[in-house]
Amino acid sequence: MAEIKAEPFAFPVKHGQLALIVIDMQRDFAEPGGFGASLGNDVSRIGKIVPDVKRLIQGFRNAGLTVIHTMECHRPDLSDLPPAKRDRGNPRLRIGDEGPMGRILIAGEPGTAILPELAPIDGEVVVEKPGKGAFYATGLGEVLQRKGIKQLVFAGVTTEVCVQTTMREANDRGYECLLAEEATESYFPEFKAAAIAMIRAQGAIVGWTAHVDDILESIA
Ligand code: C5J
Repeated sequence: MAEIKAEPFAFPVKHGQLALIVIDMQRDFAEPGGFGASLGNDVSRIGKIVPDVKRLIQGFRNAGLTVIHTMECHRPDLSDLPPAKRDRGNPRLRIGDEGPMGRILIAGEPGTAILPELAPIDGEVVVEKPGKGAFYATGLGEVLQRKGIKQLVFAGVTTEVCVQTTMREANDRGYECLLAEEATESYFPEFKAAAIAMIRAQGAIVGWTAHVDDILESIA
């Protein structure tokens, strides 16, 4: 059986059961004027991982493996947006407000779209999710079951929010989870480092972490 060099120990690859899940690589998190910027974050950090996310996606496509994309977004009528999420804090623009890239985090708006360099291709599943975790209020679980997926490699943003939340949801559902270190980012470098450390601590209590080069070498 192929293995990916990983921490805290090698990740055993079950080829036909492995998929890549790319979390929320949306303009709203990566570009000025979007959701991430409205919360006061330096969004330039996010764009820097695009080349590594891109080559990971390409490696999975070349190997004939499933690639799934997620988007954090809400319905235009905000019926899936709890007031507790919309009203928290004091952002310059709240979810649903009109910004320079359209309404913040609303399905179908230009700013909510996945970055063009990482756009899904025909046949790839895109999961629209109203929460931080990709299993909450979505069909992701059924999609994975139908495809026979049991192992998930994670990329995307932000490491300690939507990526880690989804990894924890997946881990509790019995999936083996691996985080691609260079293909994930946070607005806070110390939070990324802490998330990586806590995921793989205690014998991979949430999952494994690995470098993109080592993942690509093992699936080629
Ligand atoms: C956040 C996400 N950070 N995709 N969303 O609000 O991590």
